[in-house]
Amino acid sequence: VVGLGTGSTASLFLAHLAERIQRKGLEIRGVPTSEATARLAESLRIPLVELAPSSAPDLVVDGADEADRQGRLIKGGGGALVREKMVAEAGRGMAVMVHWAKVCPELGAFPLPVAVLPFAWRMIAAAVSSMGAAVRLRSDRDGGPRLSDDGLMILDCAFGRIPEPEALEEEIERIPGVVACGLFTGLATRLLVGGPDGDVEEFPVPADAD
Ligand code: A5P
Repeated sequence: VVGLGTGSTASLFLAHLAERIQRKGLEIRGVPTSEATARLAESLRIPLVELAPSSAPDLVVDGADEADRQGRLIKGGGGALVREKMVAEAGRGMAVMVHWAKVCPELGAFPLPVAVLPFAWRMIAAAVSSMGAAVRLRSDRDGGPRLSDDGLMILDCAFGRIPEPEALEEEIERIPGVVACGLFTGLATRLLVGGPDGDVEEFPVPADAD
């Protein structure tokens, strides 16, 4: 069972996976992390299965918006962070593939996505602002809020720098009405970094990253 991430990088992985499933007759089932990924997997004839204890992914493969050298991540640029986090937490390992420009010494240049219950968004925006972030409600082209697959609003929270990702993740996820924040700490077990020439280097992720 493979957890199927969301985004342009994960989509490339899906295409390769589909090709291998067909060529080698592999018995692989995918747990999709978004409706878009589910649709793509179906079009590629990757068999899907719902997230359940009996279908916990052996490996999750996903992209990220930012990664540090310890394998800590910011995710959710595509708005799928809640399902991505649930699938990653259920999985036995998580391989993250990123372009080299997304690897940074410290997280925070990418505004941190936070998925929230619409009812509570103003309260949560105020709470996260008081932690030092500039907070924006993610909107559609028509100006209305962009909702996630689960009907949640996304707050993009620009911290600039996040010196203690684990502590911030815990603090934000304690706010009532927050479903998940885009900090993923202690989840990535492999970090695969694509270089400018198309070469791929694996950066070692410390086992005690969390
Ligand atoms: C989706 O919600 C995100 O977490 C993506 O995994 C992340 O935004 C990376 O996407 P790209 O591979 O398209 O850059």
